[in-house]
Amino acid sequence: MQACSRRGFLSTGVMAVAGGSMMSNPTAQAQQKGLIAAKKPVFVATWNFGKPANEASLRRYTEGGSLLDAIEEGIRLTEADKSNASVGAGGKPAANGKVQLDACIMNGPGSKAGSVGGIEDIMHPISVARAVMEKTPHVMLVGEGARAFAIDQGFAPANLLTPEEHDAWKTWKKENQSLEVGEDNHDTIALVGLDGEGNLAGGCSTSGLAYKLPGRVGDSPILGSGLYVDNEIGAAGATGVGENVMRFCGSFMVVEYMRQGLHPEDACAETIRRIARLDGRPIEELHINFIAVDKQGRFGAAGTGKGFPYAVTYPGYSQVLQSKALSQRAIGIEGGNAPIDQQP
Ligand code: SD4
Repeated sequence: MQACSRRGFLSTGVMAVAGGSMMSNPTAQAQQKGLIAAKKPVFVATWNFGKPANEASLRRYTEGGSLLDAIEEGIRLTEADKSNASVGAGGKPAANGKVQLDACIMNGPGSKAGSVGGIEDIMHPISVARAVMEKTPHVMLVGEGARAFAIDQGFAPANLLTPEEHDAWKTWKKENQSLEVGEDNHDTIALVGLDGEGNLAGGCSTSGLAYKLPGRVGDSPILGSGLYVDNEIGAAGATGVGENVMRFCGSFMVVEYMRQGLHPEDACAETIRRIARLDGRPIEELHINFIAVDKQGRFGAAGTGKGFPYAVTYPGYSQVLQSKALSQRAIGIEGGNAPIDQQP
C-alpha cells in the first residue's frame, strides 16, 4: 500500500546506516526527513515564504511566547510582506479591485478557534481571527462585520492594494476579465506547530484567488478545510484552489488519516488521492497541497502535479523541502522532503 512507503524507506534507511553508507548522524537525518519526531517546538508552513515565517514563530516561542503567539507572529510576518501578492497587504484584489482577506487560527487545547472571511482594509486578519476566538463567543466573522469588529478592537484600517497590484488589476480589467483558477494566481500561508509540552496549534491566511468574485470565501478561514488542529492527533493546513479543498474538509481529512495511523506525509497524499477520486478530474487539474505535523513531531506534505515547497523549522534546523508529488500518470510517486534550500 502506498501509504506505507515512508516506513519502508525508514527501515531501508536504518539498514543503510547499519551498513555504514549513510551520514554519521542518522537520528538527525531521520528528523530532517520527518520520519521520526523532530526536536520541539517544530513549525511547518506552506511555500518558500513559510521559512522566514517559521523562523519568526520559533523566535517568538524561544523568547517566551505561547505556541499561539508564535503561530500568529509567523503569519503576521507574511501578511506584512507587500512583495507577497497572495497574503495580507500587497495581496491581489477581487474583481472589484478590493483586497478581501481570509484567515483562521486554532489552538489544540480546548479546540478553540477564530476566523475571518472576506475582511477588507485590515493588514493582519490572523490577529483579528485570534481576537474573534478570544474576545467573542463566536468562531467566524465575515465581510463588513469582521471589519467593524477589527476597527472596534483597535486595528487601524489600511489601504492593502499596492500600486503594482492596482496596475495589474487595471490591465486584467481591460484585457481579460476572466477568472482563471490555475497554478499561479493564488497562495496561502498555513503554519502549524507543536510545542515542547506536546500541544498543537495552527493558523492560515490568504488574499485568496486573484480577481475572485467579490464575497468569494475560500477554504483558508474554514475550520476543517484550510486548517485543522486536533490536540490528540496532529494538525494540517492547505494551500491551493480552495474550491477543491473545502468540498472535502481537506485538512480535517488529513488529521483523520493520521488518527488511523498514517504518517503525516502519507495522510496528505491519501487525502489528495481521495479528493481526486471523488472529484473525478485528473490530479494535475486540482492544484491542491497539504502540510501536516503529528503529535509526535513527525511532519510531511503532499501536492498535486509537481508538488510544492514547504518549510520546516525546529531548534537548530530550518529548511525548505520539496513535498511529495502526486500526478495522474504515476500516483503516489517520488518521496518528498528533498531539501530545496540548504541555507539555515
Ligand atoms: C483560496 N486556498 O482562497 C486559497 C488560495 C491558496 O494557493 O492557497 N492558494 O482558495
